[in-house]
Amino acid sequence: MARFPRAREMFMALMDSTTGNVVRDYSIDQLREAANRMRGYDLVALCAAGSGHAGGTLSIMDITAALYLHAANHDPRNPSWPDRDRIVWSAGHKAPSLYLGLAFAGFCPINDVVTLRKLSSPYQGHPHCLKLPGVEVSTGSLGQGLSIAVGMALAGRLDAKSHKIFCLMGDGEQQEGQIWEAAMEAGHFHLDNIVAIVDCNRLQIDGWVKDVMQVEPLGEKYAAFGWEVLRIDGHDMGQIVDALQKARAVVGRPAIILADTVKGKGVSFMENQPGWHGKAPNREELDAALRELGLSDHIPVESLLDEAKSFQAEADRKLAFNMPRFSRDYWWNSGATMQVKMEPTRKGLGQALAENGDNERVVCLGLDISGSITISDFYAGKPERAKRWISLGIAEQSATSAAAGMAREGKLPVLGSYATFSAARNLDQIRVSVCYANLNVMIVGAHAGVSVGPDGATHQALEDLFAMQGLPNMSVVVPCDIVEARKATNYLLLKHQGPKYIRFAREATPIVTDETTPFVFGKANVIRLRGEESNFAGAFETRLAAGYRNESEDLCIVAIGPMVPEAMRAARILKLEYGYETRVLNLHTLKPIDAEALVCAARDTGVVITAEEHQIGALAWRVSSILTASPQLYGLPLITGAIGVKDRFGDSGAPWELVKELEVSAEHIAHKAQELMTIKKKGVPELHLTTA
Ligand SMILES: Cc1ncc(C[n+]2csc(CCOP(=O)(O)OP(=O)(O)O)c2C)c(N)n1
Repeated sequence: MARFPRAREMFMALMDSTTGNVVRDYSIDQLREAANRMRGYDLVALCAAGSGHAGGTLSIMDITAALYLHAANHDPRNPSWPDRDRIVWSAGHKAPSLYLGLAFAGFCPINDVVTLRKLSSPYQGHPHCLKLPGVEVSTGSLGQGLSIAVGMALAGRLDAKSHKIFCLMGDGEQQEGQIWEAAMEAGHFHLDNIVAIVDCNRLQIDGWVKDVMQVEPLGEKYAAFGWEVLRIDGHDMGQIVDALQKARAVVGRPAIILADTVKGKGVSFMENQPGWHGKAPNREELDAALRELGLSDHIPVESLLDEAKSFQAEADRKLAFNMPRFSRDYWWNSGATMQVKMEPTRKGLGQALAENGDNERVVCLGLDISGSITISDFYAGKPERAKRWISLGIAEQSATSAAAGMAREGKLPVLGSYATFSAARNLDQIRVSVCYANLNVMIVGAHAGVSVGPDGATHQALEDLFAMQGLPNMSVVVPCDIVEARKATNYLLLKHQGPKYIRFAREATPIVTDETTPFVFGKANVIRLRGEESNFAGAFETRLAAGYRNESEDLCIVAIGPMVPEAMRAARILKLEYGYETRVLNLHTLKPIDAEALVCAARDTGVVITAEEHQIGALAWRVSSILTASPQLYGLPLITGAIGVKDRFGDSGAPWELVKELEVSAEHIAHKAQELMTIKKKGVPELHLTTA
């Protein structure tokens, strides 16, 4: 029977910040052994999470062990010790390695890492410095860490400190232009308190780095910026320890260690496989991997998975407790009738690009997230289109201006990534290169909103629509399902002139439209519940708002994107619970907005609730500004409410958990509607204002 040591007994503090004494140091063999165990715990945590990045966490683990257990001067009992070395984890998706480095060093219990990516866990999908002591900075948007390190190094110099700033990056990440700005700054300022490390595993999401966008020769590039360059085998513990020591001793210039590694190192079926970039092992794969690592009897897998389950059970309990309650369960597909099919909306983009890809003007740009956002469907099985598929790597800002250049030459470029990278990181490029010149560039904001789930707040675009709709010349469409996404892409790509932004979620969401449902750019649809059906979508009638005749409904819900199906479900709750009739307005085109449909709905119902899977305001404030400025509504009573994210960041968690946690479900809409309907019927409760 294997005996499993308790985390805190086995690994102790490395330095005592009060005396400056080393409390524990590791031999090369012990570091190797620790790295191997960290690989095992990493895979258990990924398996328990059901998502995460196996490949890049395994490739960096030897360096992680050397850094956290040997090279860095830090005291786990005093994580904010001012003289500690800082470790900036720029490659945020490799977060589990960082967590295990911290845990093995004694900053947190090793077992707790198994709560990775679960709702409210300190072990977020990408590191968050406000949730876990020892995490220096919040990362996840690639390419920012080295600049943070430059800032820390400059601050350290101003304060006459001697600690070092280590910065861990990926080789694909080197495609981000910001890194080269930071590299120049560190060289210019002779920041010898920086030690950068690049995990050169030669792979990124879309394939080999050299094919996606060559970054080598990295050594010559950093050397040209004035850096001391060391190149090592990133799995040879002796070389790692030696390089960290040498880099630390460099005077007068920053140092960088280029570590040649193998993505998926240690697990034969993961090694050098691009498919394991963003994938977690299932239970069978976990067992096979642990056998290969020689850890089957050395890691308490069952009890770790049990810990993960009970953490999840507690999260479930809290979520259920906080949900608005009704006389029965109305959640998706919870009953025998009103069943709905779900598909990811993003697939509609891929379908439309595949359909229209023969048009020689269409050019699709790859930003290293091509398969999952479906933009690569453009050339799938069509080798003749391959020349119009241009990979620009992880370089959203440059790609945006490059797209502007193509559009200026008559092409119809399409570029996309996580919405927060394709419509926020590159905002000034969108503003000046694209919008100011009114160019035909299509920007795809994929994986937007909360439904990107366990990746956590860094990847959940909840602010993109503020900027996109605020830009002159920009058109904005937020389709409600896969079918509407296809129609919208078809329209925007070939028929629409000027800059355009299309936004959708990652998760499978209900299909509530079909081929016959109207889609007219700039014109809202009215959706009305007509009864109960076996098929949810079939229970509703949809018409163009312009052709709809007032049925004097009790209230109106104005929704965009994935909130349209939620609004429809809310309409059903309101009908069955309270007998209210609801007009749902699908405002798929947020800009130009269908003001007439909004004004009619407000005039006809007197109650308007907006529903957006975004920070409250992109829709709510836009709608409010139209309603309050419409002379047709002057003097008429109007009650409004807004459903959306309430000025907070998201969290890691399952997509549908986050819909509940961030209060953007049908239940939340219905609850708000009920509140407003009470006011409509009884009037505003008397306000008791106290004056000082
Ligand atoms: C700014 C930004 N763009 C895109 C992504 C999505 N993304 C996450 S990991 C990754 C590939 C990173 O490749 P690399 O740096 O080589 O890491 P590794 O292969 O070692 O995991 C991408 C594109 C991101 N996190 N940040």
